[in-house]
Amino acid sequence: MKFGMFTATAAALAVTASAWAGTIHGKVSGAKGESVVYLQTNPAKSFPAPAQHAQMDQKNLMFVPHILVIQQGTTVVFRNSDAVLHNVYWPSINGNKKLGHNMGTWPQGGERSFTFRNPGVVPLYCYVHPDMSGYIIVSPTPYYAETDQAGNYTIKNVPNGTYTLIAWHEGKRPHSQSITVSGDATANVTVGK
Ligand SMILES: [Cu+2]
Repeated sequence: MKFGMFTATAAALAVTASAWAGTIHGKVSGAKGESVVYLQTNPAKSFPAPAQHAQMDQKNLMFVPHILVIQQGTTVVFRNSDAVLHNVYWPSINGNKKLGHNMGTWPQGGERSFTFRNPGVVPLYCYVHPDMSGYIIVSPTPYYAETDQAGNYTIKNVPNGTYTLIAWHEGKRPHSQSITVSGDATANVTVGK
């Protein structure tokens, strides 16, 4: 009898947990390789900034990783692991040139940090090596994902509600659409040329 009641309670809790949030699955088409998918709240709601820092390395004359996705408010530690001077700058954030910034130029082993308080796409460059490029994608919410090479993604534990879903891929026009989450949802999207 007691065992039976316990089972019923556990089942009720499971239903409650799935009723307020869901998982978004989908696929990004129109581009080869990794894309980034993230959600925006409307109106914008602020989320606590993650305490953990992220790292963007400069190694073998490349930004590593090539694409870094962070939540808004995260501090990124830029590191130079090469035996040459590197610079880090971005001309804009999400196309806004007023948010452009030059971190400066420094030698091997050095680190400089920046806290990204504005959401969107941050294209990274190095004045010393014009061929170097990388990206930081700053998601305004904790709800983001990087796709696998085939474009598949999963965003878990998204509270029910209506969001703007943005899909970004290097060199492509980003896709954005409204999505309503009420339990699990599917969103297959295509990024443009
Ligand atoms: Cu460089």
